[in-house]
Amino acid sequence: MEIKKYTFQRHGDDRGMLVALEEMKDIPFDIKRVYYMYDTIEGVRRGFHAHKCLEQILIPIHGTCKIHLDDGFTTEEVVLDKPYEGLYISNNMWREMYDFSPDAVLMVLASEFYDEKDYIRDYDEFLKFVGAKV
Ligand code: T46
Repeated sequence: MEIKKYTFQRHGDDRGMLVALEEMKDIPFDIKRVYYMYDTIEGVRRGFHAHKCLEQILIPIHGTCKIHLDDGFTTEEVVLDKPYEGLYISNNMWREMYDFSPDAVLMVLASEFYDEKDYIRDYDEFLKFVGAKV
């Protein structure tokens, strides 16, 4: 599985750092939605689903967390710990987010508006959807 991490341009000066993100330039899709999670309870694992169409970029704008990715054939664990790096997650990818530091703020840029019909929440159904199981 190819892990796609984007390193964003940092504008630093003697006041601190600034990162700017523009759709179709720094982000490889039109950004229709932004959401973020914070105050994640210690030990919690979130996600447990894939998307049929949605593409996303996950950016740990504060703190750290880990992402488990599963394309139905292989799995990877990705550490997110830099506010200037984003992890691209394509459609057809099972994801779980875990090991959030107490101060973690995970921001997500999404290519589509929220649509519950785009979610695959059953792992067996996901394996069938990607052709990993008949
Ligand atoms: C994903 C991972 C990385 C909304 O009303 N609008 C939204 O845009 C989102 C994302 C969620 N919600 C509601 C739906 C649920 O009642 O917020 C609640 C929590 O959402 P969910 O349980 O889907 O959260 P996660 O952390 O399991 O998954 C989220 C995204 O839903 C998902 O697309 O890829 O983060």
